[in-house]
Amino acid sequence: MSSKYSRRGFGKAVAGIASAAAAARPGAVAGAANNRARAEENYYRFPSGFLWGCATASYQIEGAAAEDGRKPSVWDTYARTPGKVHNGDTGDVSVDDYHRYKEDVGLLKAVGGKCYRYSIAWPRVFPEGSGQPNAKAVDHYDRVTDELLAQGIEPFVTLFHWDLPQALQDRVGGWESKETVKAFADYSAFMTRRLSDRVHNFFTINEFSCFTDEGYGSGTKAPGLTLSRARVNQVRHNAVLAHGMAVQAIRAAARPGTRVGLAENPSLCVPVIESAPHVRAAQQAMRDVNAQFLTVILEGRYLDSYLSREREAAPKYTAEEMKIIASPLDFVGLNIYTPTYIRAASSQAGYEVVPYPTSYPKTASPWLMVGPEIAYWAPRHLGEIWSVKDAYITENGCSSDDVVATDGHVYDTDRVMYVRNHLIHAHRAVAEGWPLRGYFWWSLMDNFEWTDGYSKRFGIYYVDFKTQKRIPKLSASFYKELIARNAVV
Ligand code: PNW
Repeated sequence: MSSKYSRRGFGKAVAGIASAAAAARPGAVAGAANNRARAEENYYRFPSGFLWGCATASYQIEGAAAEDGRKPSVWDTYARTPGKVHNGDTGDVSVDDYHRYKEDVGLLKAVGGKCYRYSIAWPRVFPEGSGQPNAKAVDHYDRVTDELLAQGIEPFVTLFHWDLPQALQDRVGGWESKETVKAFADYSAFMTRRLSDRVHNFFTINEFSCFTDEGYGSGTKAPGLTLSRARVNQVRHNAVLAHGMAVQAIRAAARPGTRVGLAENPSLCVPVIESAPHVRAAQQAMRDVNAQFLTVILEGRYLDSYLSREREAAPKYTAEEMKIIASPLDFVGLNIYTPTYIRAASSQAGYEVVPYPTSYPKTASPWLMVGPEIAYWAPRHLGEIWSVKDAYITENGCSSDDVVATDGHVYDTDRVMYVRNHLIHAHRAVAEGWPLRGYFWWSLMDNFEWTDGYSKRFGIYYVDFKTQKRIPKLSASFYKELIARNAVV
């Protein structure tokens, strides 16, 4: 960063003004300058060892859709279905990370990143979903992992980030079937057996609602089905069961000491006002609105409120399955983007969701409302409600209408503002002792943003999708400074 208004320079300028004033009012202003110097020293500094990194996902960055034996995932099929994805975009080429992974690991290294969260494409490793593994795919992920280690970056692997092998959808109905649950556990065991000599942290599943509710209910994500409520609830149940089965399979297959968690995007309940009744309401809401995923995983039972809401559409399950779903975790990862404001209410539930006014600030993605307090409440809820000891923010970031300016730079001040404010709240969580150990910025570079295709950019590196050139945005410089100082800047 070569800005002439670096913090240090700016501080000096301020000190100059302060000393001139101190000549007039000696004691008071000199004291203020000292306080300021002390404050600058401790300004939102994170504990040493706090992990800073970036996150990506296989289908969003790899391209090489038909290479080295990969067969389609449900997302290939969905993206090729006319009208489903913006502009008819697909992940066929994407940002070509399959071939450029060394360069891309270098991008993270260039900002001083300490860890990288990337996902494995299940349809590369098991093109038919199960059966014979594909050696070429496994070799690829070996190479990516080795490259990270060679560049001094800690690998964090997600096993499922929505790219279900199409073969499983066709053969058994995908997540409607226990066959898929079993296939996921087998794939997880295989992959972690292979990588756990070098990878010590695995996430089973990324964001349950996005491939269950949206994939099988609203049809707005792959495989694009619109099933009945009862069938969607069974899909949800199969998904949390698959997570639990994978946890157990990983513990049996991977090296001792391998850590397992998940990366979930619960509704993040924020009290409208930080007073005792609203805080209590937000805690109740946090458990209740996330009953079908995070709550059942952390508590081992479906809340009565969920079961009675769903009535005859409620999922069918056994006590044995509940034990598997609640298999103990080493950490919980949360993807945090947008708040759900909660207020206390005299209703039976004890809380109400407060609707957004139309003027509420958003980013370039209309669903992404800006509420930085989530970075405080996410770790606090995990610690306070569920006694979670270790947590990560596994995704946070925003879309911006990035343009390359005539001077060649990308001035994404909105993205910097978004993350800076979230990290101030994350710092509060850490300072109060809530369990937050690291932060993964979504995303390292612009990529295939699901149904928005390439029209929404989340990267700290801009990608020219025609030439594949990567350009660091202002946010990359911001992150570099922040990581170097281990403090909000
Ligand atoms: C996450 N919401 O998706 C995914 O894990 C990423 O793959 C994705 O690119 C990123 O966030 C940005 O969209 C989400 O509606 C999609 O709250 C929707 C929501 C949250 C996360």
